Amino acid sequence: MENYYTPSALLLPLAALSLASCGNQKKEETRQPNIIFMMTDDHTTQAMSCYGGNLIQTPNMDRIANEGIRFNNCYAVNALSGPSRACILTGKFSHENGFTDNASTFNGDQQTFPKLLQQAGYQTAIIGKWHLISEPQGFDHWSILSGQHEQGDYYDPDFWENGKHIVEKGYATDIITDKAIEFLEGRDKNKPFCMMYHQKAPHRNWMPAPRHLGIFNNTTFPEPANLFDDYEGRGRAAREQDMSIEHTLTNDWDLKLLTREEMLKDTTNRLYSVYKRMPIEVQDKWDSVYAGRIAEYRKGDLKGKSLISWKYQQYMRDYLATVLAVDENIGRLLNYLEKIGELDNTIIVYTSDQGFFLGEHGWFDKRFMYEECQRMPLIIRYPKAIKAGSTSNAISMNVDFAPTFLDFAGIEIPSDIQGASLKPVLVNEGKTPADWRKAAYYHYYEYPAEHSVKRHYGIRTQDFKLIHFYNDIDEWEMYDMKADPREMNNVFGKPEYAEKQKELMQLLQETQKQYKDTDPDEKEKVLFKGDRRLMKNR
Ligand SMILES: [Ca+2]
Repeated sequence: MENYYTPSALLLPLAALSLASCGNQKKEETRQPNIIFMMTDDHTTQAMSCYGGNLIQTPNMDRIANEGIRFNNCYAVNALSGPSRACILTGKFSHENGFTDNASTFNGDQQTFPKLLQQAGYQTAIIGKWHLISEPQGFDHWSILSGQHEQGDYYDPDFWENGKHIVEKGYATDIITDKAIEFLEGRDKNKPFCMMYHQKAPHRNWMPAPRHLGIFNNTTFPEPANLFDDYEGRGRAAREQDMSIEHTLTNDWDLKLLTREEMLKDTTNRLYSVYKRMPIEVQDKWDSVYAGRIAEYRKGDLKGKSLISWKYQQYMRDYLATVLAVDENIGRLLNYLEKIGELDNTIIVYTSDQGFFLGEHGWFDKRFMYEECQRMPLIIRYPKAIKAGSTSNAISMNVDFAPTFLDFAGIEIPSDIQGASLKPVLVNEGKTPADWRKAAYYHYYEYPAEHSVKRHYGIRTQDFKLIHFYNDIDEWEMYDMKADPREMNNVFGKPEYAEKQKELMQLLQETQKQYKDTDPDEKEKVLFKGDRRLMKNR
């Protein structure tokens, strides 16, 4: 409101004032909405109370959902950081935008939604995680995490800000919010804005804010029913991955089982590289919090399943503690918008670049087209178009975000954008329009690589999932999501599913044709850039 009812208007003669008010009213009605696109890294719906998760309370995220809409079936089309971000920016699948895996560099010369918004008069900014290697384009202001190959640091993080390298003091989640508020403070109030507010948290190695260190030390989190999955009933892909809590989670980097003295004896240790960034008083707190964990582990009586359970608890304690700061900072940002009178003029989206395994199938990490990581959180608040408390089962994908923003901004959606605007769903209380898509498409490329998740593509419909693993394997999987929501029982090839299988194979082909991924197995040999087994730190 303050944009349009400035104090100078009060000095105008009455007639002029009423004319001005009339014009202002019109301007208000036709004004393009602001957009705040909040995205975290590796946050998953199991760790959000508005999705019914039983691990943690997320009151500020819940506020967005309660005052807006929650999508139950939003899917990443390639569940990995860089690729997902490229899909979001372009509204196109990986094989079209060229960023197939985390060894890629984003071709920033291509069309993106921030560029289109900027051309249409929006003030654009990106703050926080970028992870696309090339310099951001289409932003009036950018300030991105630059340490650790753009993964960024939790403590005293490095930023690359409008072309300059700077180091900030403090905790990344808080700093990114400070920077977001600073941008909003200094913005041109005559223009709508689009701000991409991207947190590093809760990405590995899950380092909580100083105020949250040890906060869950006395909490025991419920274990997922398939924490001790033996992969019976699945194929090689599930068995041959390298992302298990049992084997892959490391004692130092992930579980933080090193004392200060041990780190100082081997300062090349990766944990030390992030520990040393903390101020001494935080290091002291860290030491006291993790001393108990280290002692417990070193008693040596944890074996087999009890060791897996124990590791799971430590993983949850750290991961969920980083989510606390994310939620608090979302609250700060919402309160700030309320204070400046822009809350209801702003489309507020909260999502994460993909979901994550929190012990399901015995795993952490992502990449697989299995539900916990393929599914993204998606909650949106915009009271001018969205009924409070609505939910949607419409099959949606991260390539839909770009056309949705363009649609709300009144910009024509370019025909080469592959996603669909979610506006018809949003303005219709979440109901799925009759002509809506039947399946989400997925294609993962990064193999051979860290975590050894085989290349695969497939579709997710309301009730089923069909997956083809390829490259050094040729295996199909199909899941009946209603009967088997945890994806424990591959029904591909089972006679009772023959009819459904035929239907899904047909739908997969049609979907690939529609999205121009018509020769996925072959094309990838050209697209993939080689063996990434040595690439760490994603
Ligand atoms: Ca991620």
